[in-house]
This record gives sequence, C-alpha cells and structure tokens, in this order.
Amino acid sequence: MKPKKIEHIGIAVKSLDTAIPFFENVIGLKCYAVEEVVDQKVKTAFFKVGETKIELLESTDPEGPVGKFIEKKGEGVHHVAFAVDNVQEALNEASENGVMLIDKQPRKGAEGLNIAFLHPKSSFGVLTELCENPNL
Ligand code: CMX
Repeated sequence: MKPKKIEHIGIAVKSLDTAIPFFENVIGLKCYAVEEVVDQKVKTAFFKVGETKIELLESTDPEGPVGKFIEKKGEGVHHVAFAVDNVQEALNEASENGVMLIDKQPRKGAEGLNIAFLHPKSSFGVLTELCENPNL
C-alpha cells in the first residue's frame, strides 16, 4: 500500500480540556481544530507537528471504541494512521494478505478524510488506520 507518511497518531485521553494545555504549553504545539466525529463516538483535537498530526481522542460514549479502550487500558496511544493514495485498494491488498479488517470499505473520519481500520490482533497489538485525503 506504500504509505506516504504517518498522517497522525491517535492518543486516547479522558478530557480534551485537561490534555490540550499539555500539548500547547509543554510540547509547544497549537491546537488548530476540535471536531466531534459522531460516528466514532469521539471528540477530537488536532495539532500539526511537521507533516504529521497528533489527534487527541475524548470519548463521548463509554461504550464507544475510545471509551472501552480507556476503561481497559487507561489513557495512551490508541492508533497509528498511515496516509495512502487509495484506502479501498489498500484494504483489498491487506485482506488478500490475510489481515483482519475492521472496515471492509472506507468511511468518513475527522477532517473529511476517508478512513478505515485494520484490526489490532492482525497488526501486532497496534490499531492501524488508513487515511486518504479526497481533496488531493
Ligand atoms: N489498540 C490495541 N488494542 C485494542 C485497541 C486499540 N486501540 N482497542 C481494543 N483493543 C483490544 C482490546 O484490548 C482487546 O484485547 P484482548 O482481547 O486481548 O483483551 C480486544 O482489542 C477487543 O477489545 P474490546 O474492548 O472488546 O473492543 P471491541 O472488540 O468491541 O473493539 C476494536 C475493538 C479495535 C475492533 C474497536 O475499538 C474498533 O472498531 N476500533 C476502530 C474505530 C476506532 O477506534 N475509532 C476511534 C478513533 C476514531 C478517529 O480517529 O476518528
């Protein structure tokens, strides 16, 4: 699938209001967007660092993926997202290689990206996201 870069690293936090000041005041990044992704049951906050972003994830529902993750594992790195040219082709390729898919086809994620996830059981315990910017 030849990813072009790490699009973002997702970090699960209990509270955006508590976590944003750390990334702004200690790390020195600027939060440029806060967006709720209803479908994923999260509120997100974004920071740019070079070509990559940090995406903070606050759960809006304890039964959502981030709510369950924090309940089980606590706050921390939740997923790594790779930028690819075509998510559907990348999914097909992964599936042909025996990888367990969470999404068989792309859906809409934050910032209007087409996104899909590979199951962490197939990717060495790291939830892996594939992202395609439809405007490029
Ligand atoms: N990273 C690594 N492992 C994870 C994980 C994560 N982020 N989330 C869950 N798991 C593991 C659990 O620890 C558990 O492992 P064990 O069986 O060894 O205990 C296993 O996966 C099953 O976990 P679960 O709590 O029972 O949760 P589900 O099976 O219901 O769902 C998953 C797990 C990965 C399929 C689900 O979280 C999912 O579909 N994730 C993709 C969507 C998502 O995470 N969206 C939020 C981000 C959205 C965005 O970036 O905009």
